[in-house]
Amino acid sequence: MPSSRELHHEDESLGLCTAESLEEGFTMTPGVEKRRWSWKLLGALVAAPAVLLLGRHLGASSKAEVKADPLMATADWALSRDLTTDDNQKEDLIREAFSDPSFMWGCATSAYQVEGAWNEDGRTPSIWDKFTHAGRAFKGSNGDQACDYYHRWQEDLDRVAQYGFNTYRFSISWTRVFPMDDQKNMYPNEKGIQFYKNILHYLSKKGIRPLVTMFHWDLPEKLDWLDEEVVDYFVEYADFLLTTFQEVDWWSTFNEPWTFCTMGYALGLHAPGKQSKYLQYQCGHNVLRAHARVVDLFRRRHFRMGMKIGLVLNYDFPFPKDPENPHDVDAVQADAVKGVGWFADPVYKGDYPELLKESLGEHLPKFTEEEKNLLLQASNPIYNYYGLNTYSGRYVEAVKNHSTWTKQSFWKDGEPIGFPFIHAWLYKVPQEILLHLRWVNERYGPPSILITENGCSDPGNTEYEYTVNDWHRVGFFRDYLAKVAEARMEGIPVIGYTAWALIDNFEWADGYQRRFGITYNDFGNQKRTPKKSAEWFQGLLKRIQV
Ligand code: PNW
Repeated sequence: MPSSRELHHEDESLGLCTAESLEEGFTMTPGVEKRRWSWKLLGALVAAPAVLLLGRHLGASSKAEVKADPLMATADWALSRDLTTDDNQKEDLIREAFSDPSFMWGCATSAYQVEGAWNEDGRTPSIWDKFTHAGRAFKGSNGDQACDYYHRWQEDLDRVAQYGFNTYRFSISWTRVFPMDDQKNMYPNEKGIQFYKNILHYLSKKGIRPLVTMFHWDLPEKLDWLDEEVVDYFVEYADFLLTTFQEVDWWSTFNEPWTFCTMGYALGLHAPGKQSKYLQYQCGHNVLRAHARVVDLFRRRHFRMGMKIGLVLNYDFPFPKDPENPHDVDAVQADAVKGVGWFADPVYKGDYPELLKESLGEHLPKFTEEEKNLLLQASNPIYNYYGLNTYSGRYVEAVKNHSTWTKQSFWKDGEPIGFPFIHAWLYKVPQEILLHLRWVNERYGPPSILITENGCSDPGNTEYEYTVNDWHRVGFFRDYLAKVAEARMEGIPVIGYTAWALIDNFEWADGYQRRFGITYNDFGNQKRTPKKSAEWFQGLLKRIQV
């Protein structure tokens, strides 16, 4: 069995990015311990402007099936078990930087990934029900039951409190609260509304602040992000949420538009499963229009002092493959503009970045002047915050010394960029979160930054004992948080951190085989067990006196 060290391979060929090549690269792994790589994909993932934004998902699979190196994983766990001086210093730094009691410490879930009860109490289907029922996720898995959180939410929220968090991030299932009939009319669903009312009431009793996402990918089955009408539907839904759940102060409109547009419309690996070269930009365009209109509505009709609304964007910050090569150094900037700027430039600067316009030409839709003004309003510091999701790091290099054509990879000189997890796009690279925060802060100067997702899966062995004793995850959180602490000390306005995830859940196309939780879930009997990482948070938050 080759070790993960032997996985390194560079394909220098500059293939064209076709739907076929992209799909091949992202076919999900058919076994818990198997790691597949697509070096062909690396070749394909070059410069072509159309390919821009594959970032964190690169190398997700390949024809060659290789197992993750269990020795490497065990060694890391053993190392992390005893606190080293270095770890102690990091924890001191974290305590010092986060002593502010208003800091938002939380963990997160999303509706489709945990709730189950897909057709109970009046919920109508979403595109993820359709996608999974068509057998498109790993081994035909789906979110029909997921963590059965619809019936077990109270014990899960007890755990959020027990762990010591003061914030809980979750999303509302659109079709549970505002289902759609055959004529595409939406109507309030009392039972669905009550479910979230109960959650909000319980959180308030426990002194936990809700951070509510309007859209975490579960679009009503009859809608499509490519059709302009979706914008009106989303605005109507958002208006309904803001009216119905006035107890919520902190909102976000969309979770990771990069991911649901790219995975759903370019790669076809997430719902609705379309493959294309450019449709992701049409999706992104409608998402941005919807975001701008909802924030406008929020400002005019729903805003009270203290309320916030933001957009949650994901990116994994890259490092120049050859730091001595100025083209590779420039390529980092180009990559970030293409990855983050696709969504953040319109909101903070009023339009798409020039680089994107130049490279995509007619394939990038255009905003009207009115839309540009509305977009700019969305970043009004009175209510705006920047929601930042981040997981991994990677290398980027300029193709043929052309700094705006970027090629991405995870290995250099036979070494991975960081400790590898079972997801082939996920490596432990704590420095990236600091560089990422600096970049966002410098380019956009948001009034505040909320880290809305950060976390890791497992290194390979997914047996109970290894996943519950998740010292690798403890090390991940400690190291990333120490970097966030540095950012805070530099004056970057990070005001909160919500770990992904409260509980192992339905990991989209990867089904249930990959676990991100700080709470273990046995999907057979729905029994939850806190992992070491949950205990670690509990200890840390006690010491910080959250
Ligand atoms: C994020 N992929 O998404 C989401 O916001 C979460 O729902 C998710 O569980 C978490 O990161 C961990 O993956 C992604 O397959 C989910 O490439 C899957 C992919 C990318 C992002």
